[in-house]
Amino acid sequence: MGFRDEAAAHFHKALKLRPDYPEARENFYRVANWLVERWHFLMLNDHGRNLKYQQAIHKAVQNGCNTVLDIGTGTGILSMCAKKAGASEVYACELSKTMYELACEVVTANGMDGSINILHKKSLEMDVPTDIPHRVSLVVTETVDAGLFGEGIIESLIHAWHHLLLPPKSDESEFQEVSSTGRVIPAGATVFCMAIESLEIRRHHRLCVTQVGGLSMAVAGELRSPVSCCSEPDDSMEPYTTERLSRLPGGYRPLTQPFTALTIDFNNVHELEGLSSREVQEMCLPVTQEGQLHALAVWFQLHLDKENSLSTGPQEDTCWEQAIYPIHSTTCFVLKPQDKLIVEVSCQDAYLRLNSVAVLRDSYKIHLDKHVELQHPGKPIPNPSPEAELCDALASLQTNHNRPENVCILECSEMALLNNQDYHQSFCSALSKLISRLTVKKQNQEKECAMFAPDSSLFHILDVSEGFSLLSLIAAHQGDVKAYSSVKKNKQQEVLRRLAQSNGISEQHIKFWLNHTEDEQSVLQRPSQEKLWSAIILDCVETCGLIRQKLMEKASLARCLLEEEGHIFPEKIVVYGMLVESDTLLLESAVQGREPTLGFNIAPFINQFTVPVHVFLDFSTLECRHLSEALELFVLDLMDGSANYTNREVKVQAITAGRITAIPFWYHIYLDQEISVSTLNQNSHWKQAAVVLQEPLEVQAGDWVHLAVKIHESTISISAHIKNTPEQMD
Ligand code: 44T
Repeated sequence: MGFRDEAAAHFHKALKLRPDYPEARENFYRVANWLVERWHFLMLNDHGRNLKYQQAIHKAVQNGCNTVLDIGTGTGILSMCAKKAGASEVYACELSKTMYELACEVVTANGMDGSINILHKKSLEMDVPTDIPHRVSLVVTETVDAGLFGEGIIESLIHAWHHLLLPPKSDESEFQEVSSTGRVIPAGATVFCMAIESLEIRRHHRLCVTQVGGLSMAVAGELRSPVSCCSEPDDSMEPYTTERLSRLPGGYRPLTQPFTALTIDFNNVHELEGLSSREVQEMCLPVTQEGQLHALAVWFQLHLDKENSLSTGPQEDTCWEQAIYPIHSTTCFVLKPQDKLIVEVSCQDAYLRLNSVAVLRDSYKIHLDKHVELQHPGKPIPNPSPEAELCDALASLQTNHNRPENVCILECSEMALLNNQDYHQSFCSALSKLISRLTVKKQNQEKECAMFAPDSSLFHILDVSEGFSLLSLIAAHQGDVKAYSSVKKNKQQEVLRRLAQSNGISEQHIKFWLNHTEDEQSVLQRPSQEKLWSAIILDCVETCGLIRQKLMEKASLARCLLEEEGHIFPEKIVVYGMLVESDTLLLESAVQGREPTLGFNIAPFINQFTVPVHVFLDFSTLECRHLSEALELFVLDLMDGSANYTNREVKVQAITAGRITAIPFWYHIYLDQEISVSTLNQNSHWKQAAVVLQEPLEVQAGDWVHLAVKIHESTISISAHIKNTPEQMD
């Protein structure tokens, strides 16, 4: 219902009341990421970052900044640095309730509860003397996201300069006392941008195929992800997404040098205020490598003070991701060396906006949204080849006739799913096999009883996939099928209707199931009184890599609603896993090591929010050592309820010595006995999940590792132990 944090807080409370209640534990693990985001662990584990902030704060306090406000304190680490550096008054604010409570616990545990005053507030709601008695001489903050401005630092600092900070040091009076002037750590930032080619990014943001499972997509209209900085500001739109470029599956290719898109001085309130009224700046980026323009990548350098700075660049060894501004034009434009890419940089509603508008090639300006114009009208075209090239370039640009009503926004994972041809082809083949089999059966029956009822000549197929799915259309496209889609959103239903019509599927053969049923409980029903389903398509794995909740309940319900020889897609799911040593996964799961963080006791408190299963992982690019072969962990038989067990012991031999820190897992989804899709597939819209072991397990090559695998309410848990001595062997 959207009350995410409230729900998460209640699971947390339930678990505190009864730590041995498995349902509360599983629910809590599923939502803990909402209360305490995983990057807190990364940041606290980033010793370089911690040290630089500590040094900058220490220096500022030593130089006379005696009163400090920490905006967005998180675990309280920067406030404690300020106190330790000798600040006489330290205030902190934090808008998240969970983080605020955590900060209070941490500060108390470090004996500073009397000397750091923490408020559960957004800094914008603070005032003097209501919240703090007087203006402070130092604001410290790390309220920046991968795109720098996404956490609202500009607005927070403008407000702080007006209401919470002493006036800045003025240029004229060199001898102003530091304790009577205000300043900010970080002092400023430089934002960089670079054009890149990445198929992985492209397939998550726009349609890259013309055919999906035998359906022509020509009239689909414009389907694209909600990440776009050029469209009208709207709640569902984000200007950028984030990726760790160094871990992008398939890698990326830089097409230009990094260039400076923006510099900002956080100690200059006029500059902060002027940012949104700053004119749109046109940047000209020389193209250095040939490639398709898929995205602009953005990162920044955070200048803590004159000496210290942090970089979030793709080459750095840091915890930071980069901001990704995808390019939406449907067909790909190939940039060539000697081209110049023109990018408009602006700063509307406190977000950095980037818009790649045109390419300069020879003496032409090719606008990336449609027309070509001569840069120097009247100048003769030097030779015919640039013109030919221009025509090619033009042909590859889709002249976009899509009116806004033909634009349909899908989630990034839904876009990737649409672009996954293997997945749709597998369904197409499996459905066609089933229909042939049922047709033969029906013909035999008809011969036997010489009966013929017109509507019963159709097979009824129900697709209960979550979100946007073409599977019902693919089913209806088989002929003799009346398919029911669970797609709920009007725009998406329209797309399906358009596709049905253009692919020769009669309106009678595609229905929207949820238009008929009011409550979610009755999603799985009979198509009509006398009829049972020939097939039910269940969506069994979430994009994040976990099995969908209630999957087995849905399957057993579905089994009751199938006609004889009817089929559930998929019929079986096999869970695979592998033993790995991965420090990266540990760093994202908990604050590591027994050493206190910058001398403070923080880990035990934040580590209460550690979860045993890590989601949204790219196993193909995860930095890790494989300590075993891939092995089968579990089988879920959706066609046979009696075959399901919840506990299983599997043995696997270590192929090399190391520390088992995690067991990534993925699925082979069997549509029928022969046809399967793997969630590890290169073009998959699925990510992987991994069980992260709380205590790493040392193994030698040849050791037998026993895994106790448990599935409870669709949640997998795994524990590992070594059995080497003969009496321990089974
Ligand atoms: N994540 C970066 C963002 N806050 C970093 O509630 C890098 C993401 C990231 N409190 C992977 C890696 C990384 N007044 O607890 C939060 C937030 C709070 C405020 C009071 C305000 N005006 C604000 C604004 C934010 O500040 C804390 C930190 S904000 C973001 C930090 C590691 N994925």
